[in-house]
Amino acid sequence: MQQREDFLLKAYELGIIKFGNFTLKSGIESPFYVDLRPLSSSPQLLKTLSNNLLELVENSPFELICGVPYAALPMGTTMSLASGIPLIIKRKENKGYGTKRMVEGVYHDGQNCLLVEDVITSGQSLLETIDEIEREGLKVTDIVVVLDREQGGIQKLKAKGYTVHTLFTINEAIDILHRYHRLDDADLARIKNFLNNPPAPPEIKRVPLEQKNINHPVGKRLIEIALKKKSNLIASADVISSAELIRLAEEVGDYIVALKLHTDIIKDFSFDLIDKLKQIAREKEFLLFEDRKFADIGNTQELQFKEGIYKIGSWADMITSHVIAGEESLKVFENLGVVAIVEMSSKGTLTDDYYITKALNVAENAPNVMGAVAQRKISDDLLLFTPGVNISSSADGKGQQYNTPERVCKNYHTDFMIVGRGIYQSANAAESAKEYQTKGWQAYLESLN
Ligand code: 6AU
Repeated sequence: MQQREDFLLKAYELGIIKFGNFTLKSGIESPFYVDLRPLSSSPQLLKTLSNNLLELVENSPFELICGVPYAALPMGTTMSLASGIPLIIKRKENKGYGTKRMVEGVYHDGQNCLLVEDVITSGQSLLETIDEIEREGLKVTDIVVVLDREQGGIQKLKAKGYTVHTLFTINEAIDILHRYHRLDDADLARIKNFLNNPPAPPEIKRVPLEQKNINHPVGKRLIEIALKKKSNLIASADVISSAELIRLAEEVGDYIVALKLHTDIIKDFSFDLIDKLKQIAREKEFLLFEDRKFADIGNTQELQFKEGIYKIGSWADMITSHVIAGEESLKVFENLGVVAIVEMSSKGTLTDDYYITKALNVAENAPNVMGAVAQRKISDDLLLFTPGVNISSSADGKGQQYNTPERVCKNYHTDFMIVGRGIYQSANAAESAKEYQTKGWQAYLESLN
């Protein structure tokens, strides 16, 4: 017992638990913060910890050890060195690495693998890790955890048949620190109160369109049109002739804020078509949105934007661009409204969480980027455009995945939904556009509450 307490006090000196006011990832305000990574900076403590963890599983049958990355990786390694039981390494990346193995090391089907985790909270991430290990043909029966935050994780794993061995619960750790005067009575009461009555995560409120922090004039104009027409609908006019495009623009123009084009699919493209579209756009009040999805170095993008057959820069109000070439490559679009593609709607897209985070970073820093295409909530400083919206279909057999207007408005806080085939392939495009406009605006209004 004394040994465990000694360990905890020394680990506390290293900074594994901090007291104060911390905003957790979930948005909850917590009076303490736990981070076991500093333990790697003390080889002696890491050894003591590993011995303690091995003692917990003395009677469990396991042939491999796997530390859940990253905090438990050095713990698993130290346990492997101390026990002579081989280590395997689970990759952290779980998307976009289809051909690479998810678990590295020498192992074979049916071997029992002990999982090592630093902190267990809801148990969700451990369950995902177990799933990945089991998919490699390995067996998981036991898990050792340094600290249980007592938020239901243990119960969740037990219910699935796993045995979880914990070194400390958060209540025990707090009691020890209080007993040894690292925590005063008032702080103890505050923390116990937090642990006994865990607050629900704050609901992220949607910012109404008129209050969004959008400085780009095209973004402002789009919001103005949306509020005036009571529409968050962009029609994607993926038709292949000028006649069809003009007819569609006339039919749906009253219900939309922008008409999205792929000019390179139009077989008889001409500037007469553009003049006609501009005229309809003026009359019916919508913007012209060229979905070019630029994805090259700045110089090439500039040529694609200004030159060639389409001379996009001379007529479009807004365009889409990937941000894969970095922030500087976007300058060439000058003051046009740029919508950054940060996440795609299709099944198996390579835009994983890591890419999306970096792409959003680029989008937020580039002054001419006014919004992003994505399937998730993003910063209120950008307008969110979500394609893959269809009321009557869930997929197209070519990778496209569909959501309903309600789902994107309520779950993602989408500002503008993009609808293609749901409108232009319907028997009556005008009626369908009207339906999407009504449903989309209704879902937007409801999502404000
Ligand atoms: O409603 P659909 O599936 O007929 O059409 C969706 C439209 C197409 C796609 O090129 C486009 O939205 N799109 C985009 C955009 C707008 O950039 C990104 C994406 O991830 N998925 C997607 O479908 O014109």
